[in-house]
This record gives sequence, C-alpha cells and structure tokens, in this order.
Amino acid sequence: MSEIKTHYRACNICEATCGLEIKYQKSKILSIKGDKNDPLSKGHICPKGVALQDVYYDKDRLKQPVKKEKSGWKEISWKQAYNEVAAKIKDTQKNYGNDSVAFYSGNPTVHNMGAMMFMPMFSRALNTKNRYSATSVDQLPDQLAAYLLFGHQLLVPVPDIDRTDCLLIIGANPIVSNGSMMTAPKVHQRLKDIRKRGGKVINIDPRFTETSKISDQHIYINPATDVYLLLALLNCVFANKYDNLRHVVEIVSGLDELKNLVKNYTPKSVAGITGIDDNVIEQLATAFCQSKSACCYTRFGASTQKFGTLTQWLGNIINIVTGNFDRVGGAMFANPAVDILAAARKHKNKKIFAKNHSRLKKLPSFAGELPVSTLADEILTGGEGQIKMLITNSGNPVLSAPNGDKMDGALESLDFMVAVDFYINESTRHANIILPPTSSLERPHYNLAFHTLAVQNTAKYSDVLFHPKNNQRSDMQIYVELWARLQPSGLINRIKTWLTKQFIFKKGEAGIINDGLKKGSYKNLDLQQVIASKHGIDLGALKPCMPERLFTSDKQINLLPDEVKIQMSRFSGGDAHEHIGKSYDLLLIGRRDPRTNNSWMHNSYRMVKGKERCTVLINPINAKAYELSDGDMVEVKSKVGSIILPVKLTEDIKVNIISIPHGWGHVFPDSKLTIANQHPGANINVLMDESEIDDFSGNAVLSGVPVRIIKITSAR
Ligand SMILES: Nc1nc2c(c(=O)[nH]1)N[C@H]1C(S)=C(S)[C@@H](COP(=O)(O)OP(=O)(O)OC[C@H]3O[C@@H](n4cnc5c(=O)[nH]c(N)nc54)[C@H](O)[C@@H]3O)O[C@H]1N2
Ligand SMILES: Nc1nc2c(c(=O)[nH]1)N[C@H]1C(S)=C(S)[C@@H](COP(=O)(O)OP(=O)(O)OC[C@H]3O[C@@H](n4cnc5c(=O)[nH]c(N)nc54)[C@H](O)[C@@H]3O)O[C@H]1N2
Ligand code: SF4
Ligand SMILES: [Mo]
Repeated sequence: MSEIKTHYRACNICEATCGLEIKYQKSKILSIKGDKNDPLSKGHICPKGVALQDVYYDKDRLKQPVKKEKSGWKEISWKQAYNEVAAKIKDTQKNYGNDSVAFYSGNPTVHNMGAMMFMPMFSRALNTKNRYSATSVDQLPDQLAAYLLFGHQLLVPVPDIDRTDCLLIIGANPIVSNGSMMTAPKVHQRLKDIRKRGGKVINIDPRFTETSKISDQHIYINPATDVYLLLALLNCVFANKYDNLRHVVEIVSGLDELKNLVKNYTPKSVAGITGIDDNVIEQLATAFCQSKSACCYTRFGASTQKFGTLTQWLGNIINIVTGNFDRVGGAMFANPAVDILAAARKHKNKKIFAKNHSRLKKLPSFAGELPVSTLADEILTGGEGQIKMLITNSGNPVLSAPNGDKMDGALESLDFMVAVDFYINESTRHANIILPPTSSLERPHYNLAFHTLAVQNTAKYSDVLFHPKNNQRSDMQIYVELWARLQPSGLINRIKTWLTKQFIFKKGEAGIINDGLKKGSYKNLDLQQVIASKHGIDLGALKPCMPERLFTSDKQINLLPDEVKIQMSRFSGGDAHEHIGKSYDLLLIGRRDPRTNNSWMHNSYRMVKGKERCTVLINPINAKAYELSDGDMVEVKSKVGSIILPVKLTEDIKVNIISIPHGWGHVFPDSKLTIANQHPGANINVLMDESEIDDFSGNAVLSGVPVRIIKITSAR
C-alpha cells in the first residue's frame, strides 16, 4: 500500500480563497476538507472546494487541443494548434485590420496565477481595441468608482469586517456567495461575530436572503433604486451634522459641493421610489453614524443596475464623510505581500477611462476593455472594424453576458473562434480550436488578485498536487507560445523573442512570485518561507495607509470628480424602468446558489443533484394573481427573450419582484450524466437586454429587469 499524504492549498474557485487539506494516496484523492490552520479561512470549506476533485477527474475535461472538423472534434498537437491560431490572427488582422480580432476573458482568469501573469502579455500583443471581459457584467462600477476617487482601479476598499461595529450590506449575499470584492472566508462566522461583540449587520435587498437571516435588520428596497437611498442617507448625514472626515480631512476636497448636491434628496423625496419609509432611512443614517465604527458595503446587486457606478461612488462617499474610511472597523485597504499595484506606480495618472469608444454604441473603454454588452453587435454588424475572429479565455459569454441568444448567434457567425478552456460549453462549442490549460490541482497557485481585497493580510502558496501529463500545457505556456508567434519577424526580433521565452520559462511563475515577495513591504519574506509555512502566513490586520497608498497624482481624494458631476447632472431622477412600458409588470433580479459557480461546475454530480434549484421565486400575492402554485411551469418574457422554468412561492421576495439564478441553461452533451440528471435549468441571460446598461460605465444591467410571466402548465 502506498502512503497516505496530505497536501495543503488555497481553493481558487471563488474569492474566499479557503485553505484546503487534501488527503491522497498516489493519484487518488481520499478527502478534501477545510484547513483549520489556514490563518485566513480557519477551516472553512464549501461544497465547491470538495468538487475540485470532480473537475480534476472529469473525463470530459480536455487535456489536448481540439479542432472542429466536419466529422466532429479532433485532437491536434500543441504545435499545430499554436501555429494555426497565430496564423489565423495574423491573417484576419491583415485582411480586416487589428480590431477585427477580439478577446474575451472570463472570471476564472483572476483566480489563476499563470493567466493573471501571462494572458495580458498576449492580449496586448493583439493590439486590438476589442478586448472584453466579465468585469462589465460584474464589478466594473466598483472599479471605476475606485479609479475616480483613489486613482487606481484595483484600489478598492474592503470592509474591515472583523472589527466593525456596523456593517451595512447593500446588494450582496455573502452567506451564499462567500463574499465578493471582499476576501473573507468563513464569512458566516465573521458576520455572527459582529453581532456577538454588540455590533449590527443591516441588509438592504429586494429579497430576504440567507444573509438577511443572520442580520439584525433587513430593509426591502425596490430594485435599481439604491442610488436614491444612498443620496438620502448622505442628505441625513449632512442634515444631522454627522459628517466627520477625521484624519483624511486634509486630503479630501469637494465636500461643500457634495453637500449642495444632495440637499434635495431628503428621505421623504425618495421614499416612494425606493419603497423605504422616510423614518426608516432616518433611523438607518443614525444607526450607521452613531456606531463606533461602520462600513457601507455595496456589491453585485448594487453594481449591475442602471445607476451602478453612482451607487458604488456613493457607497465610498458615505464611508469617507462619516469618518469610516481608512479607519479600523471601516472601509480599509489591504497590504498584500505581492502587490500587483506596485508596477502600476510607474504609470500613475494614466488615463484609463473613456480612452477610446466602441465602434457602434460608442461605449467607453475602461482599463483597456470595452463593455461586453456590445460584443454581440460588434460581431454581427458589418462594416469597417467588424469583429471577425474571437478568442475567449476562461469565459462563457453565452450564459454570462446579456442577451444570451444573440450572443450564441454572434459566436456562430464568426469567421474563426478560439477558446482557452478545458470544457466544451455553450460558448466554446462555437470555437474552431480549443486550447485547454491544466486544471487547479495540476498547477501551482498564489492568489495575486484577492490578497489585494482580503480582510486580513496573509500570504499563501500552493504547490502542484498532481503533475500534469506530457500532453498538457499550463496557461503560462499557452500564452507565452501564442505571444511569441505574434512578435514581429526578422532575425533580431526572433532572437529577442526566443530569449524572453527562455527567461520566462526558466523563472517560472514561482520565480516571479518570489521576486514580488522580496520587493513587497514585508521585509525578509520570500517564497521558501511561505511554502514552508504550509498553511499560509498571517501578516496581520488591515492598517490605515492614507495618503501613502493613494494613486491620485496630488495625493488627494476629490469627492466629486468631473465625471461624476456630469453623470449626476444627467441623472435627473425618475424611474429607472419607465421607458420599458407597462406591459412588463414584474421586475427580475438574480441570485446565486451555494452549489454553483457561475456557469461552469455543472458537470460535477455533487453540484447538480437533488431538487430543482433553477426556479422563479415569486411572492404568494403575485402567484395568486397568476393562479400559480409551487412547481408550476411559467414562461418568463422580457423585451428580448423568453425562458420556461418552474416557480417557487416565497414571502421572502418583495411583491412584484421575481428572482432567477444565473449560470444555468447548461448541458454537457458528451457527459456521463443523462440530461435529466444534469438539471440544466434555463439561461436567465436570454432575458437580459444588452442595450440596458449603466450609461456611466457601460456595465450590464442585470438587476431590476422588467418582465412578465405566463403560466404554461400546472405542477404534476
Ligand atoms: N444574469 C446574470 N449574469 C451574470 C451574473 C449574474 O449574477 N446574473 N454574474 C456575472 C458574474 S459576477 C460573472 S463573474 C460572470 C462570469 O462569466 P464568465 O467568466 O464568462 O463565465 P464562467 O461561468 O465563469 O465561465 C468560466 C469558464 O472558464 C472555464 N475555466 C475554469 N477554470 C479555468 C482555468 O483555470 N483556465 C481556463 N482557461 N478556463 C477555465 C470554465 O470551463 C468555463 O467555461 O457572469 C456574470 N453574468
Ligand atoms: N455559490 C456561488 N458563489 C459565488 C458565485 C456563484 O455563482 N455561486 N459567483 C461568484 C462571483 S463571480 C461573484 S461576482 C460573487 C457575487 O457575490 P455577491 O456580491 O454577494 O452577489 P450575489 O450573491 O449575487 O448577491 C447580490 C444580492 O443583490 C440583491 N439585489 C439584486 N438587485 C438589487 C438591487 O437593485 N438593490 C439591492 N440593494 N440589492 C439587489 C440580490 O437579491 C442578491 O441578494 O459571488 C461569487 N460567489
Ligand atoms: S468558499 Fe470559495 S474558496 Fe472556499 S471552498 Fe468554497 S469555492 Fe473554495
Ligand atoms: Mo463575478
């Protein structure tokens, strides 16, 4: 019998980055549990962490490039794949211009060290303005607000959840999502601890969620009206003279103008539109301001709405003007051991917003990317600059971007598509060539993105658990090989490219992390030490860092940047949906399920088994009007599409609002599981109108979408 060994690593599925303890014997995993000694996650694990093994063992997971031929998918060599992809890129750009080749990068990129390091090198070498990512169906408003206020799109404050006396959660459900733009594993415990030490957790959501259940107070809000609530809260702060900038008073400007801006947004004036009584808003402002420390945490539901960027901006403003910014128990910045912002110091003050615009809708670029809401149109609409070829990297835009059916048609219409992904899914099925990288357990990992958003500073390195087979390639290899093939020809360039490649491969991802650690602010820390610690190293609680960490050139925070002023003047008030018309009588919001991870883990039986979870949540009052009972099938229709799925009655959702989870609509045709066992559900994004955006940032509107329902059949 071979020895039973233990491997420690950080889960890279979601932002919580939990420490895992994996027992294995040769190539067989015996168990995956939470690592009690991980300084950040302290033993927490969710079902997805356990399902990492299913991805590793999955027979459907690709390990070698495949090419689509008339007879179906055919395995090809890496060399052939790299050469054909590079030739196709060059050919397309020569015939139709650089912008004819587009790139889309999905969510797992930020959970993947190799992709984080080397994908940008490749995508920049494409020299196209048509770069897209999942950012614009998610946290683009958070990042735009951070850029405008603090000077860098990655300088996003995180709630100091372990020390706060009041956490105001707006549009997030961390009990299910495990936290977003806030790396706080074991978040249920952290939230309970706030209450244990006498603090408050307040949740604002159109649905009484899993997080509401453990909060002190839940306040129902009408979807997409958070901007009004926050303006009124700010109004109360100033009216009651609760404002107090504390230590940042010297570095903040624009306060008087801000006061003037919010003076008409009294609680009374927004009660109708938000659906929240004016005295509830008054009390909320008082509770927040009279807490010893407090933090307003605005996330996914607050970002993916009509006024998402203003909402995110206001969330920051509330923290700043109430003296809860850069302060223990308030909104703070992490100090990561490997600081991905360090390199950005050199490019301070580079204009990264609206540097260029999309061809058709003139949507603004941000950090070198255009909003994905316009991708399908840019593919489908002829003329100069039309996208002819698309490369996707760990993404599934057919299920994750608005107007899924249109996206599906657009991908099918491309001259050529390439996917870097180890699954054939709703999007990658349109590819001509798929390049599959190694999966989590086959590669080393250091979390570059989420140490920057963590509620506690730690450092953790995960080694390879199972070495990949000879025919497999890592993200680093894939992107460096593709990049090399795009370099200009000529002997000198060939030598330069070859040398760079050799240097990168020799140094490897680990070498780059080691360099980063040594350059970082924890002196004497190097990779050997981090590896030797096994569980990760605790580097302490968050610390105030203003104004040193600011990226603005004058080291000042302007509360009212010009871009915000312009947007506020356009924001005239009124109903976010009134232009849609009265035939849509319900507003759709989304939700997540503990056993999903966006669109892509449905091939793991433990993730899909059991009761149907892709359901429409509806209030009994609305259900009665439609004569619906649990399990009845309904057609949900929006301006752009319709889907059919079962209803579930619950008083937890506000009247006239319905909720459908995203990431469903998934079928693995070649799976071992029968279709029925796959519980495919329906793709909510078929209902999302790609022309509905936050017109500040171009982020997709996914919350508060007007729909109607039609009863199809009664439950059997
Ligand atoms: N209506 C609605 N739409 C939404 C949301 C919502 O709540 N409601 N949520 C939005 C959010 S927050 C996000 S982040 C996006 C996600 O949108 P996407 O990023 O487009 O989609 P994912 O479902 O994350 O797809 C990930 C893909 O990456 C592949 N993959 C997994 N690991 C790796 C890897 O290591 N390397 C490579 N190369 N590929 C890998 C998987 O096989 C899968 O195909 O969806 C958004 N869309
Ligand atoms: N289990 C699971 N965990 C995940 C994921 C997953 O797919 N499954 N995806 C991961 C990803 S990529 C992300 S970005 C994070 C997101 O994590 P979170 O930011 O926590 O987002 P959600 O869980 O979608 O919760 C959003 C909440 O906003 C509410 N909401 C909707 N519209 C509005 C509105 O107009 N106003 C207000 N105030 N609230 C509104 C919804 O009812 C919902 O409860 O989750 C991550 N974690
Ligand atoms: S909460 Fe996130 S990081 Fe933790 S085990 Fe689950 S998927 Fe992995
Ligand atoms: Mo996300």
